[in-house]
Amino acid sequence: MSDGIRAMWMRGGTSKGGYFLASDLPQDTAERDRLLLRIMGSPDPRQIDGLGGADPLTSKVAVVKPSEQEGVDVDYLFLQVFVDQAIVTDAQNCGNILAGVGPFAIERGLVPAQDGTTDVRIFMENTGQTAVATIQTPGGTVTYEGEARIDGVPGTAAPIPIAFEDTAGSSCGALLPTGNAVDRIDGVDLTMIDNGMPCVVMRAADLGISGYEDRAELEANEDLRRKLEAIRLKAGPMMNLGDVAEKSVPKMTMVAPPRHGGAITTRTFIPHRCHASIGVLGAVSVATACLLPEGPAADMAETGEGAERTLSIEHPTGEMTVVAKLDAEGGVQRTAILRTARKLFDGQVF
Ligand code: NQM
Repeated sequence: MSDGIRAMWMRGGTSKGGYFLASDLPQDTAERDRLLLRIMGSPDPRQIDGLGGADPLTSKVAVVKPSEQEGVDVDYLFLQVFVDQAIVTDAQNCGNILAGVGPFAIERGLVPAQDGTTDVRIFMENTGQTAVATIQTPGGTVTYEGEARIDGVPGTAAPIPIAFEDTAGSSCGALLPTGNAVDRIDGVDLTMIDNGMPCVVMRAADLGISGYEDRAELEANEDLRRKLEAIRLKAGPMMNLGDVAEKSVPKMTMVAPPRHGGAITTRTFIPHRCHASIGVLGAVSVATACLLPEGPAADMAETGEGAERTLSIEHPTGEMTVVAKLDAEGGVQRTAILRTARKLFDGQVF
């Protein structure tokens, strides 16, 4: 520890965290987790003795290594470092931190850069699926500067389009782990769905809110938080996730009709803090819920027509666009989103 550990800090989408080569971290999981808690400054609500930003969205880690699988460039393991508990969990994936994995892999020499753009095929170890990220590499060098804008991040940056395939049932074994588009827990109709991220989708009105409140107001609503956690603890085993008391899944998304011309409005607890926007794979899963034949999201969403749908998922700080390609039966086959990332520092962390 006194010698420091090589790390790169990056903003990935609307999240921020440490990016490490697997070979730079202890191989023993318990030792690795102790080190990461110390690097982030957890457990402590202020993370004052570490680099975490006192928010689950800025207390994240990517562990990257060259892949041994054919047709894959790198393996990416996502770790959520809890802020105020001594927990490091690999029980969820993160599509925002994923946005920084391609640039990191190129910068560390794991993937050769082309002149123009470089596709990086990334195996997401948490859920066993592959994503393809396209990185801007003019002259064979990663650039973070560009004109792409994503809600929740000021300014513009180089675009990083990311495509996903086969994300259905990533953690739950099936897109609809109970086999139903609608179930009922504690008197609330809900869709339990996993197209990359296990999510419980409910009508905001059924939880006693409008669905247009801001993050601070929802986090201050103790009654809402109690109801959501009670539902979540029951939903976990039904979604094949087991006891979720110490897990950061499933995410709890409340939906309302769109207000800004999008497909739907969302407010998501991840699961104990309200997301400032929405997770990438969370948005993909909610977009997929909108495209089901029925359910709290499907019943109110504006989903358009055709074999390729563009769904703007509204959230507290704007929207996230999910492009979904449908198969002949109307099921979601392939999705794509746009992210950006920025290198913040590269060096040694102690
Ligand atoms: O759903 C937050 C985030 C995420 C996860 C969370 C994510 C995703 O915004 O793919 O990106 O839901 O914990 O980074």
